[in-house]
Amino acid sequence: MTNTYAGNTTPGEAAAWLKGARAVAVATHFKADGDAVGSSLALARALRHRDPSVRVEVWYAGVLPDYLPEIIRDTAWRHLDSAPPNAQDTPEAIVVTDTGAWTQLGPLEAFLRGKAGQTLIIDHHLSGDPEMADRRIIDAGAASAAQLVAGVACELLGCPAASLPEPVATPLYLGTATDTGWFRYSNVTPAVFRLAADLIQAGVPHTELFRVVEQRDKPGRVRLYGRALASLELLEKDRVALMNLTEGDFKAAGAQPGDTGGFADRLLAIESVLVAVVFTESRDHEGRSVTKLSLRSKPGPNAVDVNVVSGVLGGGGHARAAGARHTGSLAEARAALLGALGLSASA
Ligand SMILES: [Mn+2]
Repeated sequence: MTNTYAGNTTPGEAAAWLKGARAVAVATHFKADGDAVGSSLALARALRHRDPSVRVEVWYAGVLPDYLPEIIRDTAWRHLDSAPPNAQDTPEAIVVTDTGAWTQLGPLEAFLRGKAGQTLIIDHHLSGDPEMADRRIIDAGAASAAQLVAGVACELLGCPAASLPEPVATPLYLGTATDTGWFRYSNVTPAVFRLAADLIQAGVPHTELFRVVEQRDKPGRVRLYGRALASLELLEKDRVALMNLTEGDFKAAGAQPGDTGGFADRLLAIESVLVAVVFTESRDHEGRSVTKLSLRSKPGPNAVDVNVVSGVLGGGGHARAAGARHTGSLAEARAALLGALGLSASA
């Protein structure tokens, strides 16, 4: 990662460039979340809506949200894990949304190397690899990549957000709603609510969307949260909350690998807690322990910048939400985290 990760083009310029492409691939980070899905899908649909003869394909990699089929409907997409891009794929333009970091691309990385001239990044993260794309729309002040894609979609279709077609507006709302914790996080700005208002005016079925995305837990996920809660540890006068999960917990709960989403957020409900971390230990294909860390923090005068903390551990993200992957056991990852927080390992 470099520290010169910055934008260099406007939504209008990006739209004008995209209008010249007859075949477009829209990709995002592996393990797409709501914003990755929403931002990529909205852009793909805006391109097709403008000109149905343009070939547009959305590319995803890794584990995908289980609500994806209900959101993506008949939009053309491809799972790169089973169909990696190759020399037969000749998109004139490649758009990467919600990331600009080589490490986030999975099977797409090899294909994208050397294609900066035909690549556009639309991202709201603090860090990334600017050499990936000659054209970049990057604004870390945006709450979601979807918020930035909204500007491009409006330029492509020549209309304000409130007049976007519903199939474009709905994924934009999905991305913005999920990346703001449904309009609760510190990244919510007046622009976020103005966009959300416009998108609802455009016809987004927002209560239906909330049900499809947020009210679909399986019993195993709730049982897994129970096991995580049983491991809760509070340090530093209850300001630091830690929970951990092992492969055994997933088995006993009957839970799936993606079932930990939102667990760290929920610990911020504890009044005293400033930073919450969930450790998930698993084994790689060679049997070595790997521990995934998910970090969240509360805004305020004593806010912990978890982007910085996770950076010490080789990860990254945002100031209030970040992640890292530690090659080692839970105990080793815990010690590394406490070190990164400036606490002693015996805390
Ligand atoms: Mn995002």
